[in-house]
Amino acid sequence: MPDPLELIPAAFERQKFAIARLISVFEDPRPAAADQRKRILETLQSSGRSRRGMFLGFTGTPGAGKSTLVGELANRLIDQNPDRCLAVLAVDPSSHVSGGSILGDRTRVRFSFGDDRLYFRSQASDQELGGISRTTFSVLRLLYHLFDVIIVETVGIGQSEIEIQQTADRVFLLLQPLAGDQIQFMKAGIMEIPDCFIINKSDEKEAAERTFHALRASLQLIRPGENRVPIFRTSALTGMGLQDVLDYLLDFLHQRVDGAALDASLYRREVYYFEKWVKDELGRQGLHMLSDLGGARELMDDAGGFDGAQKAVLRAVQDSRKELESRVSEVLR
Ligand SMILES: Nc1nc2c(ncn2[C@@H]2O[C@H](COP(=O)(O)OP(=O)(O)OP(=O)(O)O)[C@@H](O)[C@H]2O)c(=O)[nH]1
Ligand SMILES: [Mg+2]
Repeated sequence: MPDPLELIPAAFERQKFAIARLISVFEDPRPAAADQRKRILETLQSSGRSRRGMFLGFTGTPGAGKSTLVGELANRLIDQNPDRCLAVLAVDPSSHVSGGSILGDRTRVRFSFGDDRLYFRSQASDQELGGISRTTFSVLRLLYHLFDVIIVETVGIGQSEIEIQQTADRVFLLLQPLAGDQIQFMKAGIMEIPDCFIINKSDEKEAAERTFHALRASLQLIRPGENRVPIFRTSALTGMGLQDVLDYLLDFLHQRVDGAALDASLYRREVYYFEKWVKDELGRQGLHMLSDLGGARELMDDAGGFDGAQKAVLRAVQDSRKELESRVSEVLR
């Protein structure tokens, strides 16, 4: 196995095997991988080639047309600018994924064949974490440097919306046309999260129209004073309304000029996810430990970032487990 650092030039050239191999380092739970990630990220950051991609979250009800729409938008985004490159990370419910390969007949994002400016990857979600995988954010930290736009597709089941809000620069919630009263059943908590709503399948004109008005009305109740939350009406099949979404995205993309601010915003997310990781791995005891050490940010700063801090915690856990084992066997002797 080559040193992953050697794969970086090929990853910048968008060679798929190199990107896939690097991603596997970012999905690897073993302590040694934390060290590799640290070195990879340091190399990417100092390369002067980081693309500082924006993260877009697309979530929504199963079958609303997320993959179809994401595929259409992705193709348009790269058609619009020959230098642009884009990755899609689709988080699939675990039942659909076996040993990393996709089973079943779920519609996949379809890209123009052979265009290396588009990269697709799927991940199995952790059931207990909602729609997102334990390593989604970890992989995004890598893709940030390699692509201009990174789209995360998740199945909306409540928790995933909350996670995606912590992760993405913009969150889109996809709905399909509903009967007017169904919309009232959407949980208010979920309605608070998205930056934009998309009523896809608006080729079903009447139902889409009703849904639009019902959504507008409930947003006025749930998010008063925010009466301009964008609601797009699209059809991923006919192309209707896609240009409006594209214009919105391009506008947002063009506002992103300050590299230092983008890096700082990624760092804030790293702090959030580091704390979450400690909680997942070590529970409440872990959180107590973090606060005794001055908090996640403090520990990360001392350890040279997210991966250094992860490595320090994993080492400490290994050591204390060994100590615990020997104490217990002493007691039993
Ligand atoms: N009529 C109509 N059908 C659509 C539209 N967009 C997608 N579909 C169809 O809806 C079905 C589901 O589309 P997907 O793109 O797989 O939906 P999804 O939200 O990614 O589904 P999951 O990932 O399984 O939750 C497919 O048969 C699509 O062809 C649309 O705008 N109009
Ligand atoms: Mg899908």
